[in-house]
Amino acid sequence: MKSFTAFAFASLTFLNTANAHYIFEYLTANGVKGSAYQNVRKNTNYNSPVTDLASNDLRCNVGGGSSDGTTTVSVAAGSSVTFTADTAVYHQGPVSFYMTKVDDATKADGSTNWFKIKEIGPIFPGGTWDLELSYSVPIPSCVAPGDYLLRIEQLAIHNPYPGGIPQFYISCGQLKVTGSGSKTFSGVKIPGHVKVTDPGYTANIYNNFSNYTVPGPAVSTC
Ligand SMILES: *[C@@H]1O[C@H](CO)[C@@H](O)[C@H](O)[C@H]1NC(C)=O
Ligand SMILES: *[C@@H]1O[C@H](CO)[C@@H](O)[C@H](O)[C@H]1NC(C)=O
Ligand SMILES: [Cu+2]
Repeated sequence: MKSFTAFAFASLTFLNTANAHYIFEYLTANGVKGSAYQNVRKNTNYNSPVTDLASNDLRCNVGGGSSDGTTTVSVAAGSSVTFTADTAVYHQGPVSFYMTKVDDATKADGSTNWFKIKEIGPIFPGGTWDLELSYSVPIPSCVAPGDYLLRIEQLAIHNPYPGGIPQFYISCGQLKVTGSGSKTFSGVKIPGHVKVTDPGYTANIYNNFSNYTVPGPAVSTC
């Protein structure tokens, strides 16, 4: 009985861990934190990651290809925006932020080009990852005003490829950027921004881990 209890407890613990994956549900803009999915598109895959490098779900997660009631928040270029998850990120890996300029953020499907505006890699020596509940990014001050999708991507590489498959935890916020900027960046398509041969995708963080390149294009700066 005792061993059964221990087994049942271990199973429950495992299930709880498996069920506790993080979802970026909240967006803070202009210092105001919206409610869950108010300005972030709702995913329909509970808290499962996306793992298919060729899937359109890499854009805004499963279910995030359309707005489904999510509203667009106005934010000044140059100001900081924060994504907050329901539970803190705990799988090691980099965080990247991308934007894509769209006609109407409530209608955009993410098929337009995305440019990277920030990436957070590990700190060496040691290869320590910045695992947080919230991640912030400044909207570049030079970008042209208008509607954008803002995308956060946390790539979990705790189970190294090819034994494990890296996992993408993604959300998209809907922004209307204001300001007097005029810059547009060319960007890249998603999917296609990360390749199975990228060192930042195939990296083994447990074996001689002494340098790391975050996958995707270089960060676009003003
Ligand atoms: C460890 O990594 C360094 C830098 O990438 C490399 O020069 C060295 O050969 C590696 N050592 C082993 C044992 O793989
Ligand atoms: C680390 O640096 C080496 C030598 O430049 C490179 O071959 C390797 O891909 C890098 N590893 C990562 C994970 O970026
Ligand atoms: Cu997991």
